Amino acid sequence: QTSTLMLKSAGRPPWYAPDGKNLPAYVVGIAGGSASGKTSVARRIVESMNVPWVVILSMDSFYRRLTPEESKRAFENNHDFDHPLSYDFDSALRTLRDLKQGKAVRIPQYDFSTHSPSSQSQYLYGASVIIFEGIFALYDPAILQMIDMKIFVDTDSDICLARRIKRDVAERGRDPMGVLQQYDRFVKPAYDGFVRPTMSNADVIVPRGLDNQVAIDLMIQHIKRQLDEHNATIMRPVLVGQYDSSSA
Ligand code: UZR
Ligand code: MG
Repeated sequence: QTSTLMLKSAGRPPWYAPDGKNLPAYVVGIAGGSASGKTSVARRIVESMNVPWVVILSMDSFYRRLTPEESKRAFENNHDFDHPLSYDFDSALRTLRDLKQGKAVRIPQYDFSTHSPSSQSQYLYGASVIIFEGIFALYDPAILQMIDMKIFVDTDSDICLARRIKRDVAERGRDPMGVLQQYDRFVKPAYDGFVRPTMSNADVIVPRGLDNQVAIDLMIQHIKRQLDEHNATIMRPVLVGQYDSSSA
């Protein structure tokens, strides 16, 4: 009879935890105004970490489905997408909780040109780091409890607006006048009333978004350190079983 002592190597996603129990994933929340650079910061973190188990969960996936009347108004730039009521926070919470616990989740993809979920959905599993981003990422108390590192991207509003016009025309099929109208009616009031106040929930406030290389480096270092500590926990040698070498 021989007993084997197996050491799992570092840097593995949670489903390799040798004791069969998954450690919860590390969750980074990134909030900030519209077009402040949240999505870009999230993508930069993913690129720099350069490991497959860092995933982005965007709040875009959790817009509530519009009724036909609401959809009509949306195409006339008369629907308030920036109000908390436009989001399904319960669904976001459930998805985040499952993913954090190492379960597989299916995430609806959102199509901004039709204001509705696209036919595509994304299948995510085995994340060790989850980056949860959106204007209301730091808004819901239950979601806040799931987030380990809370970031608020604080970019000047004139820069956000200029970016938003360019982005929404180029990528979301809008016209500039419509973007401006939406900005005055919905985006700015929501930012002042609901989004900006969540800055006080943040651990870190990042001025200038993607242009702030120092802040991004610091965030990445912090996440890497969390992952190393995580791996140190699951790397404890574990007796995984006994086998009879004569029968092998
Ligand atoms: P970010 N939005 C739309 O314009 N259409 C939709 O179907 C869903 C959302 C806009 C929404 C919000 N705004 O300001 C923005 N309006 O998407 C949030 N008006 O996206 O965080 O990437 O800027
Ligand atoms: Mg975005």
